[in-house]
Amino acid sequence: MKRRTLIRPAGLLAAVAAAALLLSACSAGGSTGSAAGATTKDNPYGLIQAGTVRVASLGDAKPYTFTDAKGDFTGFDVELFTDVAKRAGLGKAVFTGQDFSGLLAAVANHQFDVGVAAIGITADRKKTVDFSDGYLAGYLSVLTTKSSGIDSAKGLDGKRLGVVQGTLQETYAAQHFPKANLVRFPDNNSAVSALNSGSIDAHFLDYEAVKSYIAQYPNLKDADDIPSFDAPAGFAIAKGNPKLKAALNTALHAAMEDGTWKKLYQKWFPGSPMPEQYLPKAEQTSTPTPSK
Ligand code: SNW
Repeated sequence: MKRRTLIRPAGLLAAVAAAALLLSACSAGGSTGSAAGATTKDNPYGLIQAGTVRVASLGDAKPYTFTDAKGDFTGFDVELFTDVAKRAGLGKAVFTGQDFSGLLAAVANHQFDVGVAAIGITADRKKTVDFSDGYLAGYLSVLTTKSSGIDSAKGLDGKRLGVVQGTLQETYAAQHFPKANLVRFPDNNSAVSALNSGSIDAHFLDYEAVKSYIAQYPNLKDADDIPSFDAPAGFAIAKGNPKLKAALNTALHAAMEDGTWKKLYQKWFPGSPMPEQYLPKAEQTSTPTPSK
């Protein structure tokens, strides 16, 4: 006898009703039993949705994090975090572009599980979020036009200097370039448009992003690089989730130790000096090698 699956009207109705209930529960801010950020047996890292890690990022911080021609997120930070999330068993990383100024608050409020955008770890930001260990330490750089006459940060006095709101560059410029006129932008692309159209004289952003804009616009140059080694970039997570933090750190250090970090660094930052602290231990010359 041939088996047939019969769907009786009553069964169908019950299934539709159950699906509707589930949907309404989901749309009520994910309050399906466990609050976002709470760890349970099925969701040990307290993700908004187990099996997916929602990442707040930026669409225009090339080569750290940006969207390619197809609209997909890519870059050093994106590829490193995707690798780390996989190793940590967090599931699929789904990236969303945000304005930098709202990024940490969105992570703190559990709108996202993680913030990944070359976010420097500082004591001030630690009041809002927790961070993984650092994974990148570089420079804050001054991007200007070849014709601006600006050859160093000293030349910024009396000039209009762009900064993206909420960045370390904004804080640093306010403290160290008091005679520059700061012009605040929501993102790098709008600041660089303003630079190219002559409405600002320079833009202050991360070193590798400066290199990337110079490759795109040959009329631009890097006038100065200020070390920001005391604020290495880390992955930002909401406070009070030590399991997620530990899982990220274990996976991050594994990605450093097996050479994945180095491979991504060479891919995305070609020609940049190779920092030693994130390389496999055997390749760190500053670590004294035990004598035989
Ligand atoms: O502090 C540096 C770090 O040393 C490395 O060079 C990567 O960038 C930084 O984390 C600084 N980044 C800025 C910040 O954290 C801007 C971030 C952005 O534009 N995406 O505010």
